[in-house]
Amino acid sequence: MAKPRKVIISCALTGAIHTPSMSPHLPVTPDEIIAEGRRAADAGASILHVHARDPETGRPDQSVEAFSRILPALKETGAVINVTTGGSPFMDVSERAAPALHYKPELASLNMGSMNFGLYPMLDRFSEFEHDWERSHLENSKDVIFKNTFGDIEYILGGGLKNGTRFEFECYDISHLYSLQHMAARKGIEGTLFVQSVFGLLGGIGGHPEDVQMMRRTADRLLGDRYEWSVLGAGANQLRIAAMSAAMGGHIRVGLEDSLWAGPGEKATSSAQQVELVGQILAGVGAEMATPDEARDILGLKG
Ligand code: KMH
Ligand code: ZN
Repeated sequence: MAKPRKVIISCALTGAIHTPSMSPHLPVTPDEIIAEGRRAADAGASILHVHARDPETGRPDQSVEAFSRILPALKETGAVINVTTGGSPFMDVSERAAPALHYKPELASLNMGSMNFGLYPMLDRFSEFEHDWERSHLENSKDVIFKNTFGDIEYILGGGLKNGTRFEFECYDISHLYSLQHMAARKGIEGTLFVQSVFGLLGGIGGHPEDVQMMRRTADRLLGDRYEWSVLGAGANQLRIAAMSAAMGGHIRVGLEDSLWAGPGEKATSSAQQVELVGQILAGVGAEMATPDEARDILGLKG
């Protein structure tokens, strides 16, 4: 009998998009983020994608100190630690890269192009906020550019590669795949490229099945057999796009960073719940979640 396909489940625990008033389940303090990470790893996530927040206000905090309160405990789960270099679109690149360059994790995110980053439509759904920063965070997204110039990409890539860190290349559009192909050749990046395709974020590609197929086909054409493909559907797109990837031979990212939902109108009580829902999808297509060591093997991480 053929062995089940191993699917890498990444779990993004808190991020910098959603704000605390949107869900009581969004982890904010170091203890909450650590507890969420443990639950997600127990549920089968092999990669934990990590951001930090100010415990008082829930505001994204990209300081090395904030990560120092979280990373050692998350490492003990045995999962692959993936430190964000995206931080928040409101931060500059040196601030965003600091924790990953300091901690030299196995994996760090790397955003492959500059773009609009529209969070303000969430104001249509959420209107009551406990903290002053939350409303302006959403409103100001109208005029922010998530800046990831080629210079920014080279800066993060250069520092990370020296440390043995490999990257989750976040591609929000087809053009980002072309930038990745260019950078991989220009910088002589060897080994497997881990492509995280992001669907459904306003400013990036949509979440239609044709978008997903186009992303996959273009990645196949540009990167051939030297990449592993993962998908992330923003908001209500999350599980639908996870199901497409399960059927199409890809890997999957979930977590409250990307979506607060467990189903239509139903808030997820944890990132682990979303990991479990993906487990059900995988069972339906005869696939299994990869363990952290299997993920390391598939992606060629330093361990
Ligand atoms: N929040 C995701 C859509 C990063 O941390 O580098 C993108 C992200 C960015 O995860
Ligand atoms: Zn992130």
